[in-house]
Amino acid sequence: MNEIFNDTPNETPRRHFETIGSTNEAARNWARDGAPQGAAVTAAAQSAGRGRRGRSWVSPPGKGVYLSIVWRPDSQSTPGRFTILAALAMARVVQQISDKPANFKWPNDVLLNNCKIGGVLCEAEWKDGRIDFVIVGIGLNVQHESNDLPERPIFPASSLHLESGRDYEIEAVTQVCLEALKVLWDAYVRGEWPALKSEFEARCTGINELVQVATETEKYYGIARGIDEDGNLLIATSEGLRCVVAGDVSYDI
Ligand code: BT5
Repeated sequence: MNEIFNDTPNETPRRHFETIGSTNEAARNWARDGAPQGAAVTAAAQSAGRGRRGRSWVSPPGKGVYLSIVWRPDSQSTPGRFTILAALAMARVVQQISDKPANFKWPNDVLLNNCKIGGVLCEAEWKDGRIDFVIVGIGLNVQHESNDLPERPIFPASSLHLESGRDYEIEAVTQVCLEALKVLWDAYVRGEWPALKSEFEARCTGINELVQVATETEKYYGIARGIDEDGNLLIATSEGLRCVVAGDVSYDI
């Protein structure tokens, strides 16, 4: 089995796989078996990497960071916050290692030079009416060349390497990601959510612009006004203010 366990005392446990279906799936199974706060699953490649709403995440071997982490929040927390926190962590990583500022497209796209270089997939599991744990899945394109990436008409897919012209070592970037996620989690636990939410909002594309919202059941237009307490997107429509909990937002209208 191509699995490496790191159970060094005092270090957050991590399981690494050469190839796995989805790190989110492995982390969820581990969390059900009692994985502690911050436990991490990484892989060099995913054969069934997933995005939101049944979409897939292209995960070629040795090119990107494919990482899922177990967070065990308190009962006050709502799942939407963790997508924002994880995206923010990724933006800080991008800034730190490329010296370029990253932006976001609500809720989970990490953009560099208006290209999608990363995505977050948070999946919460509930027990007795409260969140038991959240799996925070991170995909960050690091060394991809153009032919490693899927076609995307708007916010095209790209990588840190393509956008910065630099070369990166995947394990080193993974370590920076793990540290950034820990820093964000610690700040969240200290009660800094309002400041973190504002940091995300300030770098979120489309705020105060006309956008189209597509949910599972409907499509509508409005002006994106900001992010609410729970990490949802607020849209001013002709019928009043609406709150998007889950959906896709587009600006090409
Ligand atoms: C996401 O979904 O952006 C969430 C991606 C999360 C991936 C991580 S990898 C580790 C962990 N384990 C998993 O199984 N998943 C997580 P969404 O917003 O639905 O975007 C998906 C869309 O992005 C696809 O339909 C493609 O258009 C595009 N896409 C797929 N792979 C991409 C890539 N590597 N880079 C940029 N865009 C990609």
